[in-house]
Amino acid sequence: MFSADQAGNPAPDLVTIESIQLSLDRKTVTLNIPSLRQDLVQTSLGLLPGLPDIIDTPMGLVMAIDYNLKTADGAEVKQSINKTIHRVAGDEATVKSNAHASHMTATVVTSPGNQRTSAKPKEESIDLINAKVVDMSSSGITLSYDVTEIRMKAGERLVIRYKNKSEMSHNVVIVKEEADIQPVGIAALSAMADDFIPQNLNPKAYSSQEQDRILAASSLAYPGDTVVIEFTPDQAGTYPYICTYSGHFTMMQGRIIVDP
Ligand SMILES: [Cu+2]
Repeated sequence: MFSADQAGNPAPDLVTIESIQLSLDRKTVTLNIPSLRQDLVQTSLGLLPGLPDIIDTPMGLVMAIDYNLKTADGAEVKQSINKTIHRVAGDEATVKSNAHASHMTATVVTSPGNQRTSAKPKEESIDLINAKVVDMSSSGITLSYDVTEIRMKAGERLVIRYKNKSEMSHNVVIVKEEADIQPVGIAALSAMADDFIPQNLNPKAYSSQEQDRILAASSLAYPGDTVVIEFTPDQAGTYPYICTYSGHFTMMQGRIIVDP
């Protein structure tokens, strides 16, 4: 996570809400936040040092909103929303691609040449015998896994069964090392048609080097889905796992620590 106002500073920015409107049907609350100005996403990305040149997409602004509302019948509604903003209305990219401003309303599009179907099985049949099986999940609206550290031995076969009990889509992607988290997470933003796993769809955006950074990846788990990921490391080390869905990688992380 990086500050948009102070380039390179890994800290959140506070934003000011100028006004709050309730829609006529009293079902939608609109927050007016002037600091989410046009080109902010691009600007913050462009100023980050050391970004790989494979990136041709805005990284996105990860935003958290805590709210405390009282409904018309007096009930208290206390929640927080974590969201990623990839484009702000009025941005050039928004006009061109007609993309949604936020992943909360985004739809997964499939490019014409893409052979993968959205009906593919979510829970592949993976042999659980002679494997270290770890059950992992996410719940609610927090961007996190309930298991953030997995210890195993080199040569062991790890099977993570990930149950998405949350209200957002997630996945589990194992990368080679810490330095791969950001490039993979950013490249994944342009891989919506491939369930946020960077493929060789666009040679400009995805070099083979980026693919090499990924060791294993699950399918995309929609809310309620269970997906399975298999990983057999032959070398000791620390292998991070991240969610590559729509900018979650900055917060949604864990580590697999492999002993010799
Ligand atoms: Cu996620």
